[in-house]
Amino acid sequence: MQSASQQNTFAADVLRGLSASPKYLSSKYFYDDEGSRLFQEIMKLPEYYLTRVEYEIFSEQTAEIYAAFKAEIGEFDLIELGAGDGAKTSLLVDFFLKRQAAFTYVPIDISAEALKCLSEKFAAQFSNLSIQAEQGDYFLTLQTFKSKSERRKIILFLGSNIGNFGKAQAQDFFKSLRAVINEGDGLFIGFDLQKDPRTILRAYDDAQGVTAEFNLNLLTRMNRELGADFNEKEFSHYASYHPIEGAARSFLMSRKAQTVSVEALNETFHFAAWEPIFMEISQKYTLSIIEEMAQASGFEVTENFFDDKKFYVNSLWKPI
Ligand code: AVI
Repeated sequence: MQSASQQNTFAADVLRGLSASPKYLSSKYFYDDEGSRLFQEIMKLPEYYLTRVEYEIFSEQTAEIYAAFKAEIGEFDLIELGAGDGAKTSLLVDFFLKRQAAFTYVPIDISAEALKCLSEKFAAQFSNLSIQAEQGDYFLTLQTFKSKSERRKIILFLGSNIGNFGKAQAQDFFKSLRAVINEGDGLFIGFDLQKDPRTILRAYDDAQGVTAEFNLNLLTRMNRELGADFNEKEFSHYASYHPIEGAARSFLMSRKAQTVSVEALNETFHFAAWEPIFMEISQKYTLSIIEEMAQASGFEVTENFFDDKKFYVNSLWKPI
């Protein structure tokens, strides 16, 4: 259940996006209950390699990651931004506890429901884990970092979530993060790497159409929450990958000329035949872009962890 102010922000963002040219909607709104369920389905799809390769890195290089975090030097907070179901993190937590590392796990997520499930799961699985879940937008919770605790912080930002920012916004995000952390802290980020464009495109255009449903679900959400009258059948999902920009993008295309009204906004929006709504960017990186981005935001790459196929990297940064 959303608060009235969250609902107003959603409505205001929809107004801005559908009044713009070209039209857009923010992919951060994909994750209502049904959207979160569909994303869980996506992570199991044969075409969606991202989750599997990051899991491979965490399961096969746990000891190396532990060493790189310098987890033995004293108490620290293991902060996870956008924690979701914590599947990969549980591999680290398990290993760290076995090594008797002194840490508190701080999962931060916008979804209260996801946090509740995660906290219950981790409490049952790891009886001696200290856990302090925080609900909120991680952009906003960054502001509380300085006053959080004196302990060292290792911040996890996994799952290629950074890809949904686009490059310029990612850069701004790292700069704001740099402003609230201290020497000795670390940032561990999951980046999806540029590869055969066909492999990338398939990941966002799966044969079963789950990614299409995931995008179309935002129209259903607007119908339910904002009193819109989108007919989902009159829109179709279109995915593209631009190899020079390294950007996968998703669009919903209006299959015909149509007008949609949104009661909560007291507005109607006209769509020309085959007019796109830009839905999501999933930026893919190269190692040199990662290095440049780290430097430009006041960090240095200390170590990179790759999967076997070098599809993906978990990059550890320290502030300079
Ligand atoms: C959450 N995020 C990293 C996913 C991605 O790969 O950009 C969201 C997604 N969109 C379509 N499929 C998965």
